[in-house]
Amino acid sequence: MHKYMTLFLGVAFLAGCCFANDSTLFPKTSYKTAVGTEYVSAALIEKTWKTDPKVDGTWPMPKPVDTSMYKDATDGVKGVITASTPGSNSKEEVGNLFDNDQKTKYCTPSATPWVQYQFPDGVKPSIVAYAFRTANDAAERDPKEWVLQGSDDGKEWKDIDAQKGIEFLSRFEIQLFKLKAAVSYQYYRLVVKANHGGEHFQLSEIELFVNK
Ligand SMILES: [Ca+2]
Ligand SMILES: [Ca+2]
Repeated sequence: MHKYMTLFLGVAFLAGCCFANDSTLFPKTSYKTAVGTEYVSAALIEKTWKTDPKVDGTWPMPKPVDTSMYKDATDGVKGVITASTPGSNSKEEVGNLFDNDQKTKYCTPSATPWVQYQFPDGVKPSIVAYAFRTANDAAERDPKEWVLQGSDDGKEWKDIDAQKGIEFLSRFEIQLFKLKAAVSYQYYRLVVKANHGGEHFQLSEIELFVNK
């Protein structure tokens, strides 16, 4: 009896190790993303995770980022969205950055554009963090260096945050940037200072977060 109990515990221990290892490498549960809850099949993750993107053009799955403590201030708001350069075509315009759809992107023939979100008059959300989601292809178009600015009139700008040397490892990957202190402006502008070497710049989503 004692022998069987030891065997049982040993098997349970090994199973526990395997499960812990699996869930680290290939998360099987659903997870919250900035655009909703995603369900990812373990088989798909395993296949793509083990594939070198530089060899055959497929990419590892994005790592989960928990943004559930935030609410995107641009959701459900009719802001005015503008950019320094138009989209590469009519299907890739700047409004795609704020439509909560990772399959649509702003792709523009400039390595260093700016993007502006103007909240309606009287709306000045208290932003505590922001997030970018990369698009479907072409990592050389991802943002690498930028400044996020805020303004009360769209003319005088103050730097809110600056980032350098940022790398995105996956397509459709979200990266979250937390501000040192909350800021409150009607206008927010992302000024891209460098991408990863492409002639175009692109992202699929930008989110400006307030605390829930
Ligand atoms: Ca959004
Ligand atoms: Ca989009």
